[in-house]
Amino acid sequence: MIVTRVVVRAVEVPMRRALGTSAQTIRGAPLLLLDIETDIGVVGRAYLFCYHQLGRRMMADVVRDSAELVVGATVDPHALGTTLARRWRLFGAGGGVGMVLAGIDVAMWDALAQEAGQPLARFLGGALVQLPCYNSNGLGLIGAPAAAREAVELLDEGYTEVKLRLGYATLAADLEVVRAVRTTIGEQTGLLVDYNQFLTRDEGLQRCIALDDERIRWIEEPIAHDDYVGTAMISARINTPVQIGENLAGPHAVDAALAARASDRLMFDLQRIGGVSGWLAAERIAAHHAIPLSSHLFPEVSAHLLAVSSTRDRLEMVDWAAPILNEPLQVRDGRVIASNQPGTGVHWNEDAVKRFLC
Ligand code: SMN
Ligand code: MG
Repeated sequence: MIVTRVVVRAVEVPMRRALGTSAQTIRGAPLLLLDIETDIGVVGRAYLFCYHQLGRRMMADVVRDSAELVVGATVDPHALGTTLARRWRLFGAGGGVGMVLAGIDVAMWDALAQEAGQPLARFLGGALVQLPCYNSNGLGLIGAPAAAREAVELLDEGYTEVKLRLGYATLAADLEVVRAVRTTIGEQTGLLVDYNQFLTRDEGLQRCIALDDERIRWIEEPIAHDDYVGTAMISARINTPVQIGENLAGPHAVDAALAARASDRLMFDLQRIGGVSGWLAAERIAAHHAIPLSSHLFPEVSAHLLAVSSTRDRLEMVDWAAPILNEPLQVRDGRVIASNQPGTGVHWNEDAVKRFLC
């Protein structure tokens, strides 16, 4: 199967609920849609989440440049991944470049699984299993009353767990919001929190100790994501699991984080971990250390990859790409299952794509 064309399209998909994190507020999903066309008619697809409009413009250029090496090549994620990494070695194959290479990798795996007529999870030797997931839409830094209201709305969409963003000006304000949400959702409902790296080491320790009695199921990225020593210190001091991983760029970073005992859990982001290939390599490391593994964004493909991850924990459910997909994932009773279509199951709803092109 030979690549005949790479098509990249930019869309801005309005989000039903804005995501106000301690770092940035996101109101629309800045996506790039990749189509890798082949000589046998199979089209491999993937979307990239670009965080910023500027990121999207830069990443689109990286796709176009990389396409020069991809067109005419055999669909072979390993070989093409090596070629592309070499192309970008001097500039640096991390950051936005790494995300693009991951997207190309995902689209190629989609094409291979389609060629084999199997859903990706089966193609990788696994089964389509029900995965626990939490509603990660919304619940930004919106204050106690709005957060309590929104948490109920999010649970009513068919979930048993939600994730609340923290990083208010003071610990007291963080606690006020956590307690308001807890009072509203009850003791049995799962509550996860995410600081998006907002705190210094000292504040991180202080706030995480203060949150330790709030029955939170994990505290995510309390401090700088690559301060593994600091995160390890916090982890060792509290009973609540500490979660990091959405910023781990590939298996080496996973190795380094685990060597430092940085966290009790990991969550992989498909486009930072290196696509399907990067996930599979990194998953083996997490499994070796018996670390529960969750996903970050990209629920459609992550559902396949968690299904073949032996220490799988939870899937992060965001509906940001749902408006442009033919068959968005369906969540029932806090569980979700990957698409049973050949490939990843990502197919564009072309009418919607047209509306959101930019
Ligand atoms: C997040 C996701 C996407 C963009 C910004 C922040 C957040 C999460 O860290 O884990 O959902
Ligand atoms: Mg996070």
